[in-house]
Amino acid sequence: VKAQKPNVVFVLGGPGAGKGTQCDMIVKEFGYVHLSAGELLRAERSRPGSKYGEEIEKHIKDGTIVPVEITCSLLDQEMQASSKNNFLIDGFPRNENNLDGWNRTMGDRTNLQFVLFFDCPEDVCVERCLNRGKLGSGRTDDNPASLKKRIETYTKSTLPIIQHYEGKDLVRRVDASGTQEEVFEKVRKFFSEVQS
Ligand code: UP5
Ligand code: MG
Repeated sequence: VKAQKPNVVFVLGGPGAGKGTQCDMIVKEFGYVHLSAGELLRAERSRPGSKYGEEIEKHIKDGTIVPVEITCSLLDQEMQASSKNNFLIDGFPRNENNLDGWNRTMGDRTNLQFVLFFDCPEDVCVERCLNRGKLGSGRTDDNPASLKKRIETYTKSTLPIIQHYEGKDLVRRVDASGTQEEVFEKVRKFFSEVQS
């Protein structure tokens, strides 16, 4: 049993906004553990013997959202297995089902520090993902058809979650359209504030 509740920062933003890229930089400078919900789901999908492989793949390709029980249990497992206390949860919670499920099962066991929001114009998001697809990301959702649905889901289901946290004054917004370094300058400021 850990002495303290683990600290959590939710990292949200559209597809290709740069969540993963910035999380890597935060890990290097601030020592958080990076848990990408999408990466965990892709790994579970590919795990031999997984009961959820097909279901997960269908959601990823369609740009829809996997039921929270699956995602939350993967996140919980990773947090339990870690000896660290500070976690970046990248790409979650994405809809009301995710938010409710997290609050129900993890809310009291964790300390939400803030929600880091990478605000990125849609055309920039689309271009980054398609470009990554062309460079051979191997992701089954970096194609125009999936991307259209990912954007729709983000607008319809995820933006309201960000608004929910705005109402609680927990959102730290960053313009994600600059270079990686420009974006990180602003990110650094928010993490420095909670560390001091
Ligand atoms: N890049 C990054 N920053 C740049 C910058 N400042 N300037 C120029 N280029 C920049 O970056 C994307 C690309 O842009 C890269 O090539 C990068 O080099 C470049 P990345 O850091 O990968 O962006 P990110 O926001 O992480 O994009 P990602 O595609 O991972 O976002 P998604 O939110 O779409 O993907 P995720 O993996 O989170 O989810 C995938 C799917 O899994 C979802 O659609 C959903 O079906 C499912 N899912 C759930 O069901 N539940 C969950 O909780 C999570 C996921
Ligand atoms: Mg990512």
